[in-house]
Amino acid sequence: MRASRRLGKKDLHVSGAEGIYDEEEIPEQIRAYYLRAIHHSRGRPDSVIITIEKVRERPLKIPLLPVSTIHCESPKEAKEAVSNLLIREGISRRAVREAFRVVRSRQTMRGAALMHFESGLRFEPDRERGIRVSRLGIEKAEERRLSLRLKRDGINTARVKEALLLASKVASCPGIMAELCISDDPDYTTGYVASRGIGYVRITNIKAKGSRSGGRVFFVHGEGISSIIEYLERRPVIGVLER
Ligand code: WAQ
Ligand code: MG
Repeated sequence: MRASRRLGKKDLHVSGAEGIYDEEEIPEQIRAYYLRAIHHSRGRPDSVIITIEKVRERPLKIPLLPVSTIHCESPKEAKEAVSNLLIREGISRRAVREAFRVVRSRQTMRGAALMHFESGLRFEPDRERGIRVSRLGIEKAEERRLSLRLKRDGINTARVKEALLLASKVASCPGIMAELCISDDPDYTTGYVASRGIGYVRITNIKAKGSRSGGRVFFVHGEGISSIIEYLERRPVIGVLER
């Protein structure tokens, strides 16, 4: 689903979402995506596009990352925590600085930036759109187990589940070292840093309440960019919990 609003000549991104579903679920999912698009904290869209495609490949099973939370008091403290985690994962200070420039920009993208881990240079072919991770799902029974686990920490929401699934797909992609994410929704101030090594690390107060900025950055080694994009945008994956 992709919802946007026209402002002059520009299409402002309002919200987007994607999933893999059984055919019987499609009517209810279309309704859910539609309702979600029109009741969004970024405002009311004047265009909602829902695309349905048959998945022909057998989805790849990928492990869901383990979840943890770092409680920060302010965006300044959060930036410090994020920097420490990313530097520990081998990302340069310069790339971290560039990444914050992307996710704190008022010009939000629909997708993610692909950034070199050292130089901070960017590889995504379309800078306004970015790379859009798609074709990701979770089986019903598995989702129930995930819900139970998240409930223990009081974070069993659709938002957390979707972000965890997306981060797990990104982390499973060869050539990607780590991800930084901040929501572009003005009322949602928890973001995360993720990688196979550190898992899915939630960071509270990563931005000020009311801010419309946000975004995602995937840090890459710099080789095989076209296979990375193909994997993220096209390869069907299903998340599974580690036992
Ligand atoms: N692929 C690539 N980038 C995306 C995608 C996608 N499928 N969906 C969103 N983005 C980018 C885009 O630039 C958005 O502006 C930005 O990410 C934020 O998207 O554990 O809600 O959907 O408490 O607003 C994370 C923390 C919440 C959840 C993330 O992101 C938790 C969130 P949003
Ligand atoms: Mg959003």
